[in-house]
Amino acid sequence: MGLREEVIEIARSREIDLVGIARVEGIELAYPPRPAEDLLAGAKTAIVFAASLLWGALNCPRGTKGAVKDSQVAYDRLEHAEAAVGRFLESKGFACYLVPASMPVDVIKHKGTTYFAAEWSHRQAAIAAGLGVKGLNNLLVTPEYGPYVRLSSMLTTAEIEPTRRELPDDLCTKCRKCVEACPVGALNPEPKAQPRLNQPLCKTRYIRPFLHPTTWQTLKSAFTTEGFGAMGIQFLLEGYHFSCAECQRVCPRGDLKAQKEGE
Ligand code: B12
Ligand code: SF4
Ligand code: SF4
Repeated sequence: MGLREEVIEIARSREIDLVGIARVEGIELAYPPRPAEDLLAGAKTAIVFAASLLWGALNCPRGTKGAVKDSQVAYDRLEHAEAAVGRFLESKGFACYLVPASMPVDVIKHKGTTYFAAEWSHRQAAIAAGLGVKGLNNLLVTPEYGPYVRLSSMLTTAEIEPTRRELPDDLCTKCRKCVEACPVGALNPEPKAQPRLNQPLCKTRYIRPFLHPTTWQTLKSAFTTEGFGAMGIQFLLEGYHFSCAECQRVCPRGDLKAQKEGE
């Protein structure tokens, strides 16, 4: 069995649904640009993993705890798979660097606005590896699960044959359901807009009830939200927080029937 097949088999045995491989030089960089070489000297290949989410978790009423739990479990699946593949490749003499699936990220100031900025974009790595396309919702849309996936990617000095596949032209049909569903109008309906997402607007729906646009609003929320302290303790202990995902949930490509057709 070749290196590529062994990597795919290890990942699949750890509940990873899709595995893609791309040469690092073909991957569009995040902002501010951080080449793979800055993260791992001699990096040649990015290995990308996708863990599908339960339809029921995304479609349960918002604020229900299972929605958060399924995403946390998806991150665990991704990070365990990366660690296993990393140990395997290092046992063969190739260095590996695991990019966190989610936090921690840098916080940068750009034209007076504060942004979260990861050192590496999993979605751009996934696109380069042929796992899917960037939808109007700014997320990776795959033939198998639509945007109902969490992603991660790792870098390695090993040269592994890239994965390629034909993707249907209409993976994102531009139906605009995601744009219309966004409660704060954070998605630019213009397909070529860059960046597609108004991050400060989207952040107002993230880590609620803890993250508000201003310190004053956060303090006010602390005094007016029933159970704020108890939720804060759960947040610190469990990572529990309510996060919007409407642009992901409403996409018709994530429908169970559409997922079956993508098989
Ligand atoms: C920080 C973060 C957020 C922040 C900021 C999002 C953002 N895109 O800026 C907030 C909290 C708002 C957020 C929201 C969401 N997120 Co988020 N997020 C991340 C994280 C950890 C880093 C993203 C990042 O750094 N963005 C900044 C850069 C890196 O953005 P980029 O879009 O990847 O790269 C482009 C930009 O940099 C852009 N660009 C060009 N010039 C400029 C200039 C400026 C100033 C900026 C800001 C950008 C920019 O060009 C790059 C190439 O296209 C990633 C994991 C990761 N490491 O990739 C998950 C990730 C993108 N999020 C994810 C998800 C699911 C969500 C949410 C649905 C919330 C949720 N329930 O989890 C929403 C969806 C919002 C949306 N429609 O895009 C998934 C996406 C899965 C998928 N199917 O694609 C990821 C990959 C996490 C994961 N491991 O699965 N997220
Ligand atoms: S909801 Fe429609 S426009 Fe948005 S990503 Fe899905 S297919 Fe594309
Ligand atoms: S996660 Fe919610 S607030 Fe952010 S872009 Fe998607 S729909 Fe809008």
